[in-house]
Amino acid sequence: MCRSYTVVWSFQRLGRIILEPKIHSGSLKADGLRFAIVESRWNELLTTKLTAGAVDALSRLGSRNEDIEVFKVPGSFELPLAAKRIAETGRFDAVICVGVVIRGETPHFEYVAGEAASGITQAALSTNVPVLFGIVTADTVEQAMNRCGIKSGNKGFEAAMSAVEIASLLGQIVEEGGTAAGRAG
Ligand code: DLZ
Repeated sequence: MCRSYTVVWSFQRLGRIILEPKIHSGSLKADGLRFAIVESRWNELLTTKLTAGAVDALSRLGSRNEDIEVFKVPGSFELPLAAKRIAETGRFDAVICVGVVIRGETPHFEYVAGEAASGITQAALSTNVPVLFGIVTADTVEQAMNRCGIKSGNKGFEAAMSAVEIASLLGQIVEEGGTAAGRAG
């Protein structure tokens, strides 16, 4: 836990002490980082757009071609296991999962979307590698298309931006002197 912060003594009107804690935040620089993209083949016309969006974001942030690998899985339900295995290799700074689950087209929408979401969380927590949620969950095909970059936003692009930021932040988090309890022995 970082305890280093700057105390600014401010003799303002009330003589209050203003604290200015040290702020840690990730940068948006992808150079030197390695990324895996795990792409669901279900709704492939759209998921390939998400992957393209993710690659576009990484490229704009300075990634090199050889630092990005794409892994394809049958459906969103399979994303977590593949992401976990990939993260366990230790070869990647972040794993970006992309998929599309459409309520109107999926009788067991809640199971597929819900299990994918909780599995992705587990994959990240169990491996300590950021695993990003780039899954579009939409009510209709039209909604899904809009979120895959056909009209405006692209969830793959957004997930990749977050991947760079969180990978950079995790790289900054180092043990700095431990806690007060630890120092007291
Ligand atoms: C079976 C299924 C259905 C009905 N719908 C979707 C979907 O909208 N999006 C998606 O990514 N995957 C879907 N799947 C496939 C499941 O994710 C999974 O691949 C299969 O159930 C096999 O485990």
